Amino acid sequence: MQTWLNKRASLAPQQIGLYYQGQSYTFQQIKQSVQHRAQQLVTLGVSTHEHVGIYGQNTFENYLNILALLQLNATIVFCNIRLASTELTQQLTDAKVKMCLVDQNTCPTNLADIHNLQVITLASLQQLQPTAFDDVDIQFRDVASLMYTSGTTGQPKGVLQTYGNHWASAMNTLLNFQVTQQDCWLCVVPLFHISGFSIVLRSLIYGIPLYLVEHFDAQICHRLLVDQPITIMSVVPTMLQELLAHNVSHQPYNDAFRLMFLGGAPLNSTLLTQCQQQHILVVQSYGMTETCSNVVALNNADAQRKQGSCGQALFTNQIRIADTGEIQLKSPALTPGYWHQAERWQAKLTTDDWFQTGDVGYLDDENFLFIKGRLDDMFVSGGENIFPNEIENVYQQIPQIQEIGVTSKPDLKWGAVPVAYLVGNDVPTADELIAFGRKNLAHYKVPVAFHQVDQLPHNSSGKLLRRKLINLVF
Ligand code: S0N
Ligand code: MG
Ligand code: MG
Repeated sequence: MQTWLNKRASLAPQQIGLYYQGQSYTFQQIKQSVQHRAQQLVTLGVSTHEHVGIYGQNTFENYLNILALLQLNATIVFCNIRLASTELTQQLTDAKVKMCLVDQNTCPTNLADIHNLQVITLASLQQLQPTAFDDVDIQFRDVASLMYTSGTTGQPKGVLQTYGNHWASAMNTLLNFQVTQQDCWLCVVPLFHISGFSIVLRSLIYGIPLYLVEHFDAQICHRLLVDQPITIMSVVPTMLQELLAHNVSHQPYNDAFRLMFLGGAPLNSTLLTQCQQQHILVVQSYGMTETCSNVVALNNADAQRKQGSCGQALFTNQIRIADTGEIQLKSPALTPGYWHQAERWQAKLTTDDWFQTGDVGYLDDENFLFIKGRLDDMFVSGGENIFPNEIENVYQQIPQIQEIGVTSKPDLKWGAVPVAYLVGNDVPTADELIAFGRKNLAHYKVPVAFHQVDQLPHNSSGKLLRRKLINLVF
């Protein structure tokens, strides 16, 4: 098939495909700019199926870079810009990325240290002469994107996302929300997460405008929701909470606004009640990087009746609950696996090929899914997944720390934040520990408190019992 941008630009050249900083762009205009950028990438030597890094906020230039890579059927390797350089090094090395496109004129500090990585700044990219190329064909089995997730081992896993996965996800979302040409989707969730990138692809597939916003600011987003023709916004709970807190006078959003599409973490009842008071329809969903965005979601009609649930499996998806309570699923949106880590992917599947999510939940008598928690110790902070062992591994490098255990503590703004419990002599001060963490970890992973204790709780086979940490007295 043609690239999705080429197809959309030929079907609806005059339709608006993007709003950004007060400007609108038709699909034809987008195609022209993207084509030029893709030709510059050809001059750089970018070829089909090559893994190329993308680093940036939700800027126009980053959007162009993303679409230009898709135009060449190169594979986008998304960088979470909050990660520290050691974390990014691990991922980019694993992905065999040699070149990373950034949306700014200088090299970001967390990329600067990465050995053998060619960082292509915007200024250098813009100076390149274009080299013409023949339009490429894409196949559903081609890998469009690679997004990294962590896990209980701490070693990052690159999730392969094919065009077929993205297509299945977009079709299911279309059916569930009954998206029409009147819709306009606000994207302020990061493009480097599937929450954001999926909106770019939906815009091409559905032929609707993407309303792109550089980064989240409650005041700015509130104004846009009031003044602009936005109908759907993807949010995580932290964003929704800030938006509501900002709207003290309960000012209604524009008439066409129809729903807040919430994912990343479950919604608490206080927030749900606030939404109801402000007449904002919030639709909960359940999805992950491995499933190319939501696989289970409420629909408009059930959103009120099934409060607390994240909905039913979307049209082509199946979910079941294992004896352990774990949610397992099958879906054409499910990744074919982790990049060059076949055994680790196999370990995620049951013998009858269901994906084991690690999440625990139950289905009610109408097959609506309710999430209860996790099998492992992973938790979510402001929409970012945190694996405690990853934090522990970093701090274990400090010789004075004999043992460290990290767990989560509830937080009003982020939902949860990490806290550490450690055993050792002459350990660095809390300020030093924080500074060490900020150098080696994304800031959201740095524990907000370090408690020194005599010992950590273990089970009879010596395994750290992280959930008991919070009960420790010090
Ligand atoms: C909530 C956000 C916007 C907060 O970021 P903000 O306010 O821009 O922070 P900064 O100004 O950059 O930094 C201020 C300080 O705050 C710290 N900080 C930032 N983020 C976090 C965080 N998450 N947790 C804790 N602290 C944080 C910074 O470190 C800084 O501190 P200092 O100065 O000390 O460094 C931002 O976090 C955000 O964008 N969150 C959302 C991310 C997201 O989209 N997650 C979803 C990922 N999951 C998926 O994609 C799968 C599910 C899915 O697909 C989906 C999810 C949601 C909606 C729809 C879908 C879908 O199915 O399509
Ligand atoms: Mg490809
Ligand atoms: Mg901010």
